[in-house]
Amino acid sequence: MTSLAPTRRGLLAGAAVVGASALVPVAPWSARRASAQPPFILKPTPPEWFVDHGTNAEMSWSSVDPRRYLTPQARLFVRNHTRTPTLSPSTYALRVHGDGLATARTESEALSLTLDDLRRLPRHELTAVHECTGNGRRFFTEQQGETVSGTPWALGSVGTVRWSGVRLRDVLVRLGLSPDAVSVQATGLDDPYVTGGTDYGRVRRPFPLAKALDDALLAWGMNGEELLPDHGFPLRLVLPGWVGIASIKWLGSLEVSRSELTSPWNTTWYRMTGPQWPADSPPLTVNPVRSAWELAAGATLPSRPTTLTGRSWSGAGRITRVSVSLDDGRSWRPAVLNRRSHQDQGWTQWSVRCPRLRPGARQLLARASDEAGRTQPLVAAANSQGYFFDAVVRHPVQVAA
Ligand SMILES: Nc1nc2c(c(=O)[nH]1)N[C@H]1C(S)=C(S)[C@@H](COP(=O)(O)O)O[C@H]1N2
Ligand SMILES: [Mo]
Repeated sequence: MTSLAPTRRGLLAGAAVVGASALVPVAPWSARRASAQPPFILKPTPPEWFVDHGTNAEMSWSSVDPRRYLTPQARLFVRNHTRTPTLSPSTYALRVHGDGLATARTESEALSLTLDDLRRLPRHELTAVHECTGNGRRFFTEQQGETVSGTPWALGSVGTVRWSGVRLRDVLVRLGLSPDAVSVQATGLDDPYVTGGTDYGRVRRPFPLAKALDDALLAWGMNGEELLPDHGFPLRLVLPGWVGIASIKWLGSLEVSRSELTSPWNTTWYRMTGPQWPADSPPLTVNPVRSAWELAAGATLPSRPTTLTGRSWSGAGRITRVSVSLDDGRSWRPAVLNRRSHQDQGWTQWSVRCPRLRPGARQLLARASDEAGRTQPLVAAANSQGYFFDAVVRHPVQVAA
């Protein structure tokens, strides 16, 4: 489409080639002693709202306000492979290169798009669940007695937020694609990830061009605010419904390719591995179905009748049904879905009227189904890295005397 070709000034003025210097993160720490390490996470993560997991912070479900549909950015979980970088929006540029562009460009010939370039495109907003692949990981151990590696999240590495930015499709179409393009690799500007003595390079993950042309976003805003540094300021990728790792923060470059791209984030991690899985199990993409109660683990409930609330979500579509058990799984009843609150690809809030309960310890269970026909199982598929814990979680509570 010639009318969309990169002939105008600004975005997609094809001649712009970024120099590496424009991409060097600003180091606000330089004034500090050289030995002082900056924090992993910059926003406040008070213990009333968050569980500390080192470079990661988990949202506490007990802090979720049942009246509020969207997760405030200040309350959203943070998952960092290293630490949050501080980038300057004025020098920021997104580099786009690869042989999948209509005019192939090597990395050093990358097109350079500034935030102003991107803001000239049609603005797009989308509400979607945002969730880490390992959400619920600790229940592999707690409920299934399995040993897994990775951050032992309970169910709080999830939120529902309203993203704002531009469609990746609009960017790529204007840049011009090769008819043979198949794959896009997104790379972050955070520090290279070093673990077990190996430097794996910058956090990056490829995804099919089809997803890029479907609903992928380049987002600069969340819930009407500018992104916080911890969540990818000034620009991140968002692949709605997909595993969190697909939504690369601090997006530095996109490589568009005619061949399938790979990275350790789709070959070593974020795949199912372990004795039960083939060596060529595919990279994980669409998130499963999960549910959580808006309660602390071990919360005390009154014995008088009360209303309990929670939320269910799926990467594959709307929640169609939620069943709950208030008696350790012996009997089940439907929860009341609050369908009016539902937005786009966000979660579904639900409630259940809880009758007078006998004092003592018990477990609450919630089990959801989605419009793709998936229902939460009672046992999640074992895998050594603890991904996709989608089984019904047994939530312990204490009913007061
Ligand atoms: N550049 C970069 N992007 C990243 C990550 C990261 O460490 N570096 N973590 C990924 C993972 S595993 C998840 S779950 C989400 C977390 O996004 P959030 O911290 O904004 O909640 O970001 C993804 N994008
Ligand atoms: Mo993640």
